Amino acid sequence: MKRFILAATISAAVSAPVLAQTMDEMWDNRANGKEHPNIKWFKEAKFGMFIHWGLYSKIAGEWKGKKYYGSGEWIMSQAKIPVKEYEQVAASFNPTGFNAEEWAQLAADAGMKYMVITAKHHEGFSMYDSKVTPFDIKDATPYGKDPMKPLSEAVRRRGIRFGFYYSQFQDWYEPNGGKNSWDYDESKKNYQLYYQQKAIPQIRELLTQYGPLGILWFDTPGGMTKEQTTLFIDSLRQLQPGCLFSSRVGHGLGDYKDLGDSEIPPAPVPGAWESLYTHNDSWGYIQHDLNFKTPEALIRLLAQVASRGGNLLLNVGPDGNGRIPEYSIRYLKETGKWLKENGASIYGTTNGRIPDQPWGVSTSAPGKQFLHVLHAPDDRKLFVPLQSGIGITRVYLLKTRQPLSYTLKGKDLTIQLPASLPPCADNVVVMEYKGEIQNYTLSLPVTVSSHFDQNQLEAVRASLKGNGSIKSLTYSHYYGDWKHTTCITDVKDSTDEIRFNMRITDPGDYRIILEYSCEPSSAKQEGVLYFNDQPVYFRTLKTGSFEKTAPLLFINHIAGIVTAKAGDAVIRIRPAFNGKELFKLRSVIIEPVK
Ligand code: JFZ
Repeated sequence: MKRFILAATISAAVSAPVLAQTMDEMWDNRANGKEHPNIKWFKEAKFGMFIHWGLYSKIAGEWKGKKYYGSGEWIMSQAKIPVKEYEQVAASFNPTGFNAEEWAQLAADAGMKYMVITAKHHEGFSMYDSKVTPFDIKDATPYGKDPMKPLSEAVRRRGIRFGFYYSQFQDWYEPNGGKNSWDYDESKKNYQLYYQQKAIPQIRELLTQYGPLGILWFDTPGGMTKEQTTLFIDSLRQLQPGCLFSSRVGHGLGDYKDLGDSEIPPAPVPGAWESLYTHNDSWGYIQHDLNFKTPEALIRLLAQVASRGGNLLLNVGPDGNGRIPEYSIRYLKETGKWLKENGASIYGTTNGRIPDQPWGVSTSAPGKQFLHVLHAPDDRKLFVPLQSGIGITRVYLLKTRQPLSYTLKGKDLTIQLPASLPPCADNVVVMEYKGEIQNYTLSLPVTVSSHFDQNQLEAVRASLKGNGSIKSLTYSHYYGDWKHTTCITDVKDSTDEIRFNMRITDPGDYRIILEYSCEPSSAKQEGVLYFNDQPVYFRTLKTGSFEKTAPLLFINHIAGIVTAKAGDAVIRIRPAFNGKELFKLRSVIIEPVK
């Protein structure tokens, strides 16, 4: 059975780090190791719209005069709002501003190829006309209509796939639904009854009354066992065999992998998968959350996710009147304009074959590498280290097709970018070639160049000896606004070693900066960084404790300046003495001394 690997823990390996399999991250495809027959559209789509819309959108992050922060769709849980009070919100829910054509057109203008909208979130309220419960938008609100029918039709008319999110376990309205411990006694719940009486009948409604669905996006399975989940999805699959089920259904099942909220894998991941991101910091609408990602951030996020081979599912959170926030409208349209000119470097591509460079990332198409120039070198010479002897046939700017001059010395390609290259979130250069470029290994040297303000040696590029491991750390700021970052952890003995191989393209002085988080108990421990054989001593500085419900703070600790020749170089980092974990190292930053 084909198993896909998500780098949650990359084990300590003497030589090159390998993307290690860990039981909780292994994920096998439901169709006995073969991909779902209908997975092709998903792998080519690359960009989708997530929509979280419910009664929480009307509450908008404020309850009885108190503002709440983090995930707005969780306000009933955060504020422990009794069902008897919460259900009153339905009596005034009248989203007359909802316009299916406008929502569908925004997704089309943004260049999104699929849409997933919440049919029922944890609050237990059904945003479609359900015959299973009267607690739905048709029967319980003055709006009195089903928005999902016109929305699904408007979306499909634009050639965009339509799907539903459904919370199949958490349901804070129902006595036997998951996770409402403030109204109901959890020990007396009968989840099987909930599945039989609400979840399964409702999912059957969604699979039979809204036309062909691209995706059924399940949330976490809660009390369901793997056997129950298997029966659950096998029975539902009969209704729409072409519909893809997300891996959030749990137990390693599902037809494609969903990463954690706001998570990009640090390296390419095989198979079909998606990263999911909020546009601000909340899935559901919060009136006072204005932290929207700019068009530049969205374009770069899309390029980075695509460079790992996955899709970006980006969320919008309409308000209680059915209006999508203005910043989401404007910024998604800007993203769509970039895609109109550069979409070939995203849609239908697979992961890049050039490891991350100081200038950016790459994506692939047959005989092509798309070089996403997020940061232009100050000498306009784009250095592209190749691993295999290939024949370059053409190099040009994707947007204008302007040919670019280049030189190929051995396996080193240098492309001359035009001096007039316009500033842009992502200028895409196309390198056409004959021959094969294999997937890269993480142990390849990291390029360090004096033509960028910074060169980042990411944790995932390190080789480890001894106790160290490379881990994805999860934390949040407020509540449910999960964030992930990959660090090297557990390095504590003087025999433990972190090693980065580098390729320095220009001689000169460089400043070495350690980007790490350091527990109070780990502070004031000495470490030594060898730049080739030059020792650079440091003593760790306290940043704070790592807690899942608090920001994980990092420091850019300047270790010192070294003088480098051009060519291969190595950084090795060790604790000076045996002790506690030295730090959680996110990256080593190398800055040219100008
Ligand atoms: C769930 C919901 O609780 C949340 O409100 C939102 O709908 C989000 C998209 O999905 O939150 C999760 C569920 C699972 C993980 C992270 C957040 N996970 O497995 O990492």
